Amino acid sequence: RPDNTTLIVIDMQTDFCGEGGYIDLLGYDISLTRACIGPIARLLAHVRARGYHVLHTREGHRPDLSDLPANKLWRSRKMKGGIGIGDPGPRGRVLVRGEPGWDIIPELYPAAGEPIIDKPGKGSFCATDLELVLRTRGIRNLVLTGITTDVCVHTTMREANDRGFECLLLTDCCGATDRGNHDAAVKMVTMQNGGFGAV
Ligand code: C5J
Repeated sequence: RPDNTTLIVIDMQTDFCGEGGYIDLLGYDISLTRACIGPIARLLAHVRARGYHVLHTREGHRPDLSDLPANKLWRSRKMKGGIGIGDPGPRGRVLVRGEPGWDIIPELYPAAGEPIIDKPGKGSFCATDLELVLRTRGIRNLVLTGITTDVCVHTTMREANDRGFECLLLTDCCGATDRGNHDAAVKMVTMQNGGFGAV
């Protein structure tokens, strides 16, 4: 029902699907992560018109990188000559809060009143107030969309499932940097009669 169900739009940021953003600079084909923009836009119009809750998340770090754990930093900088988190790029410093590349793309920008959960990790529950926001609103069901299916969407779905929320992943409203990873992530949800929820 609209009162106990929220759409959650995960990390639809320029750094993950825009030209000159992090994923683009890493050499991935951003048409794969952009493919879900149209479906999410249509879904947003549908659920907003019916009064469902809508939440957005945004991955990023403080400008001084004090919330960027060493493991995430060194792994992101591992590629020789490559770009790492916090480095300057055409869309500003990669995944740094306040930079153009970090923000949500204009096509899917949150409407007034829709909460944005700023998160330093892949999962949306880690080091955020997402669970408090959901419980305060009486939300029991999450409809998960966004990018990337295999990383931030999956991590969030697993975190939510373990906290007792019913989860539904919409396959055409997600995308990954690799088609095989997207398909595998979707398939994993269906294991053990829906180990992480439903697809
Ligand atoms: C990644 C995400 N892939 N939103 N973030 O680092 O999936």
